[in-house]
Amino acid sequence: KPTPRTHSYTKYNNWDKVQSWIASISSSNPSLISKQVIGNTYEGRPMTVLKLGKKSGSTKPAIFMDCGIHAREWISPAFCQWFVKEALSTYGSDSQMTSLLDQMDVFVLPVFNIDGYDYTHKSNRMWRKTRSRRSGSSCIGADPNRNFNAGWCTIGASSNPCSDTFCGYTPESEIEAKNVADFIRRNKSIIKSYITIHSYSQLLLFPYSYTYELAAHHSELLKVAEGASAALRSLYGTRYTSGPGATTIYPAAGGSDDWAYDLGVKYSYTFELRDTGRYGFLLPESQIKPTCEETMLAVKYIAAYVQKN
Ligand code: ING
Ligand code: ZN
Repeated sequence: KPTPRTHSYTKYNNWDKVQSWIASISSSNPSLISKQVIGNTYEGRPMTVLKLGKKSGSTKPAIFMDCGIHAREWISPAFCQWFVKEALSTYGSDSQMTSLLDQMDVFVLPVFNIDGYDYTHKSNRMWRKTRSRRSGSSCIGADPNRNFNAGWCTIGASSNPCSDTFCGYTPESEIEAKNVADFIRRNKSIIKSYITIHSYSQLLLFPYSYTYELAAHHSELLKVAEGASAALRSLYGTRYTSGPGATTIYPAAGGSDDWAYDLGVKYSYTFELRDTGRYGFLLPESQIKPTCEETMLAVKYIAAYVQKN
């Protein structure tokens, strides 16, 4: 029973709906999913990671994927929900998904910045940051994708708490970033790939964003990104550009992909999903299905590559 009857994968579900979905999808599929709370958000909501994979006697290598680092990028959590549904419904019929989940585990964090996501549904649709408060400033939140310890706050980030790209008071000052970083550090020996889903711009980025220096594995990261983009494009012709963050979008320090890469997670990628600006963050619900379908092909391409390497 892969899909709770009442859940819609072609709508932008609010946090309450995503939370009940997390509970029901995991309890309905105990042989392929387990869940674990990696900590709470600033406002006290549980951050639950779903582990997808066939149970095995030995420790399996893994991929970690998060969605919803930025509150207003609603297509991103929609993709994580879609990915989990597809993994469950195609396991046993799709040979690639079957072999992936037999040999590897995929950790999925459906919403990283839950407090911010909830705030975009209730108060301000264009909110980006977390919702943390500190005495000394009346401005709320920091940019979780500037809060990781990778060239922290040196470029493309602001030390002004009122800025949308505020890097935070220290690296991992945001509890959500710390919870994810702690989880990845704890599982560092098994996590081979880190994938983070953002929108918008149709890009497939990899390290570095905090420096113009090329990553040690630049050619391989580019080759895999180009393969994934070609797979994505094969479905509806959607064009993606691949490259290092610094030159492909803009230089920005403190990003999660750069941090994971420097920790030793080689296949570290940031997706910027549809579109290129016509709707931007307000991507219509009619585009959830095609966007998720094409993105599945790219994520599966990366996963298959990681699996054989
Ligand atoms: N874009 C990313 C951002 O955080 C990015 C781009 C990727 C920056 C990787 C740093 C590292 O600004 C969006 N749309 O959030
Ligand atoms: Zn983003």
